[in-house]
Amino acid sequence: MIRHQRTTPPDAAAPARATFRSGFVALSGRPNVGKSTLLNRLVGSKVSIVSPIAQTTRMIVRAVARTLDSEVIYLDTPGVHKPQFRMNREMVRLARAALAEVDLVGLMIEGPEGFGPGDAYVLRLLQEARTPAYLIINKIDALGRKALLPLMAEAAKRHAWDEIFPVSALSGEGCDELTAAIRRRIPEGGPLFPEDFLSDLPERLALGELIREQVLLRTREEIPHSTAVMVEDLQRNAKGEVRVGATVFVDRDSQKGILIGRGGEMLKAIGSAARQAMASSLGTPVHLSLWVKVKKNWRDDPAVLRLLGIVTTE
Ligand SMILES: Nc1nc2c(ncn2[C@@H]2O[C@H](COP(=O)(O)OP(=O)(O)OP(=O)(O)O)[C@@H](O)[C@H]2O)c(=O)[nH]1
Ligand SMILES: [Mg+2]
Repeated sequence: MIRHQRTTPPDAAAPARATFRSGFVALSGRPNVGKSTLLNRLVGSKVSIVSPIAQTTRMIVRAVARTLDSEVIYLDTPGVHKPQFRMNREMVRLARAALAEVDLVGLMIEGPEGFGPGDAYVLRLLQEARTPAYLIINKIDALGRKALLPLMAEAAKRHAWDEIFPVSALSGEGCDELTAAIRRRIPEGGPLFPEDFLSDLPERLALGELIREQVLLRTREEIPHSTAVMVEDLQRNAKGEVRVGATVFVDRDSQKGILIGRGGEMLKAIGSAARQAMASSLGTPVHLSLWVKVKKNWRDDPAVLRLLGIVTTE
């Protein structure tokens, strides 16, 4: 579990507050539209990994954004796609279930791509779930101004959105307006989590994700999708330094060779970048040992998927 570092003292001297509101908001949509990027921005901390590879996020991650009078629990969800393996079926199942579990859905599309056939399917799922929804048109930094109005008009025809927000999760443009509207829309109610609680992602999974992020950023074709990371060893010494031992699983022998690279260069680069990311996330020096193992068909193996935190049922 990841916790917020407390930066401000509890403000006993604050003026009388408006009604406190708290609620759950799912960030949903096709792969790669920027759900995880937006989640990290809205909670002000890097909780979910981000990459240009579709299907980066494999499980639901809940993370909290607080103000004096609100607590919003955002759910990052896997992108909805046509599932090929057991892992992907589970990812889509989780994404679908999240639509019905929350007070509000933030359905995301990416502005430059507009609506595609995949969005029509997500919209059907949303309509089945009957949850109120904001449409979030992301990546407006990469969208010509002239293209926005026709896209908003098209969006209004497709669904009875509560509101539509053009944003850039990357630059932050439009995000304040979005969060203010989200806080207005969630129900009245007290805080649900302790003040220093940031995310429900267990520490081992979070560290494994930082390793997987480096694999995604450095490999191509089928390798990103064929890779899983398991943190098998996690220890702290008396000085607070952390020792991490992890295995990167791939599907085939040829992929193992590519991940290790000539003279071990690729694995060294992945390990070094991941170690730095872990050190900055934990705020302490990290020693990382990485192994690569072939585990054929792991994406269809329920035992592996359970260990990875992807399969949560059965
Ligand atoms: N230009 C631009 N790129 C963005 C923006 N938001 C996200 N991206 C990029 O889009 C890519 C995908 O971002 P993610 O946040 O991983 O997307 P996702 O929807 O979580 O993807 P999945 O987890 O695969 O479903 C990354 O390369 C991001 O840097 C944005 O506002 N503008
Ligand atoms: Mg994601």
